[in-house]
Amino acid sequence: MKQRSLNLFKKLSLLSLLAIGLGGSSAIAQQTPAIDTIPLKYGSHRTGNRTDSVMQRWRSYALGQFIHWGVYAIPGGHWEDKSYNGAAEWIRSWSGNTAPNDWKNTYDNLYKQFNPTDFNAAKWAKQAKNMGAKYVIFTTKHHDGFCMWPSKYTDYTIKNTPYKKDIVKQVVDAYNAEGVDVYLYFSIIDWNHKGYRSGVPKTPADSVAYEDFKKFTRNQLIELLTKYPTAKGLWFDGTWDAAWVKQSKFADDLEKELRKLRPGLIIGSRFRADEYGKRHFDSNGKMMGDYEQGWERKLPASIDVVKGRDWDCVMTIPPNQWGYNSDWKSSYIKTANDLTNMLLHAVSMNGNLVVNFGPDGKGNIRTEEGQTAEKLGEWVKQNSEAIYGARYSGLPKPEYGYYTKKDNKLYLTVFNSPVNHILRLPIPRSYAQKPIKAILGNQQSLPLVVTDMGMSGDANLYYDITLPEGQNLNQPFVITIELNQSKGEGKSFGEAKT
Ligand code: FHN
Repeated sequence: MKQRSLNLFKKLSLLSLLAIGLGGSSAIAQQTPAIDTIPLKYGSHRTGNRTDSVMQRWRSYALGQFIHWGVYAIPGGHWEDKSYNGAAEWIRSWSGNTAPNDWKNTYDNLYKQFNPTDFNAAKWAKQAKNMGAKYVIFTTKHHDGFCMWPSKYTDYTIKNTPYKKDIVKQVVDAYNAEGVDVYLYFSIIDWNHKGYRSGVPKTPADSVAYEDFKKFTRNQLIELLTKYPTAKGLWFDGTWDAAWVKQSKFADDLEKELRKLRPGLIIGSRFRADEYGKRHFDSNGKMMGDYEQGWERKLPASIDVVKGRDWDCVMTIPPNQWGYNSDWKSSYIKTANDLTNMLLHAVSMNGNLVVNFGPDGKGNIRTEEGQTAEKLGEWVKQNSEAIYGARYSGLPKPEYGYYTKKDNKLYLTVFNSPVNHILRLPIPRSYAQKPIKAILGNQQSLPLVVTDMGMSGDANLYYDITLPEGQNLNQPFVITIELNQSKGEGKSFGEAKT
């Protein structure tokens, strides 16, 4: 029986691969077929992607903003004359002889200085909107356990800082006012809670403490959803600890409870593990969550990898700094063009790109980040058609950049232009639609000719698009290719018999 299931599974997988190869306009790799070989209580409870309107909206975002902000913004990766050699938001875990004396104690008292008098949620929200972000993921609590909202379950919150005011509320209200959806980042790791354990509790006392931590976690999550009813989802992090991975029943029950409390709530694949400790994908290979949440600072090499699943990629501007780090001189900082490239990469494979910002301890988004956001936004605004609501084209990735597609329009975003200024696009003969017109920018029509390469057994037709003299190649640009329905192009002429 098991062997038969496996064979069927193989056949289904082959069919889905063929579907990609055939490349019809709507063909995408299919999700793992619904064959559960391992009985699971706490695995995935769903097959395929969600189809409701909240998730459809998520799918159309294309671009998001991530904000990592907390007490760690005060040291900004440095203390006294010492530099922490890790991600700035992890600075509390600084130890060894490079760390300042009594560092943890110093850090745990930093909240007493947290007074971001420059914080202006409306300004941030406008900046995000101008960048083209349709959603924001905001750190309500990172691994240090500091709460940016006045949680009634701990004293380690914004309420007990000189600033006092609820930051999460200001973010939610301001972003919502700009029409930007809000997702609440929440770390399961909490270095401030006495009951928190990273390893599986070994002693009865540890177990009691950890049970208390679980209650606390549940309370805080319910509190967040209750206090901020417009938040569309929870973005979980710090769920890799052995102690949490063991909590399959608790986490599954909690997820169900949260979803019941907020119908439509979006939760990614990072929240819980199944009873065998499998995270993101259960022991039957099915995704546990509404979208794949493992694309951190990386992008899938091809559409086949994501197998038709929803996914987002969260990306830092410096190499691996999420919270504010005052030193940006020592590393490569991604440019607006780098991020545009990643955005098109994501959208061309049906994913969203979320760009991270790390405001400083006073509440300012650093100038460099602001400038990058502005440049990215200008480009996105001019080329919005190629991005929002556009999806995977069903075509192989072009060597010049990326295709995205909406109805009868294929968008080619060019990042690499050929030296002869002729973009030659191999379109499989089997592709259901054919290019009939090429337009640069809003209206400049470009010459489009079909070229017979005379290659024996060639599965492609070649469409040559000539770029105008003087085309600015320092910036990516979009060519809109209008498509019509195929009349069923035959084989190439003079096919050799081999
Ligand atoms: O440890 C965190 C890190 O600080 C940051 O918050 C990122 C964002 O996705 N998540 C964790 C690492 O995976």
